[in-house]
Amino acid sequence: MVDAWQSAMDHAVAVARKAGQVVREALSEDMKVTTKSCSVDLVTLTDQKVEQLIIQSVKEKFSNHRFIGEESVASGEPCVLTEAPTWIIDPIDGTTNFVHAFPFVAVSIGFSVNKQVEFGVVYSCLDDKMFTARKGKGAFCNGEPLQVSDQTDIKQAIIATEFGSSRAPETVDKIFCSLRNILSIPVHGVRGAGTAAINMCLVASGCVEAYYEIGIHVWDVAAASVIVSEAGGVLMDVEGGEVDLMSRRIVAANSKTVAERLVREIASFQPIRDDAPPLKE
Ligand code: LIP
Repeated sequence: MVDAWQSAMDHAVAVARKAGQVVREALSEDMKVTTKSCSVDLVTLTDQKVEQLIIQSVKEKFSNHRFIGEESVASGEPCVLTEAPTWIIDPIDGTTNFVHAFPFVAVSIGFSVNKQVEFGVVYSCLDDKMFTARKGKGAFCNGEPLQVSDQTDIKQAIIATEFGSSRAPETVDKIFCSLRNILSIPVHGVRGAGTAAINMCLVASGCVEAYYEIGIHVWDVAAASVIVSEAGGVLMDVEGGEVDLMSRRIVAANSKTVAERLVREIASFQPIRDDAPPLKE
């Protein structure tokens, strides 16, 4: 099976590059922006077009593989992770950035087998950075090895996070409570690129010590999760303990020390899981 997964990974890199080209071209065209779960959860025709491009090209080569894609799930496909080889796709991570031409946008393709992410490809397509990792084989950016920061003192750290796309007052309160706690440690700074996948690649690259967010989806983080681990980082739930990619909560850090210190400051809550059964009308 080793070679089979390698050829899947090579395909993921090739199709991510092609998808990135479509995203770049679309930036200069007229965008049709609509909304999904709420008025700040944006989607464009390019998100849908790129997801179809990726799925079609994978189907031609790997006809028995399964898919979890952001836009397919939005249109009613189930979001269920089985033991089967599964491509977990976010065609544009950072759709809000894309709509505003804020320059951090990624195509994110994770691949899981037996519910474990086997490889991840995150193509930061506006600056042409191809982040890749395969389980047990290291993490790379444009072929150069990645290594997390060795800073374990959180007071010397930069922490990345996002405001997400929920504007429910109780969620916003929790977000600001966490931010206040973390800034008061104090840390060197708090940053956010506007895409979970790129934030996690920044952890893998050693530029920021940790990233956390509640409200992300499996397609935002699956690919980057293996990139962080293979760069020497750790993944954790926001309350400590093992991360569950369907739980919509994640801490990705350079070390257990930073991750454990960070979770003490996060005001946690549980959004509806990605694999929750659909609500009855
Ligand atoms: C977005 C993330 C962003 C996060 C949002 C959303 P999208 O993904 O990457 O960092 O804050 O909640 O999930 O919708 O652009 O693919």
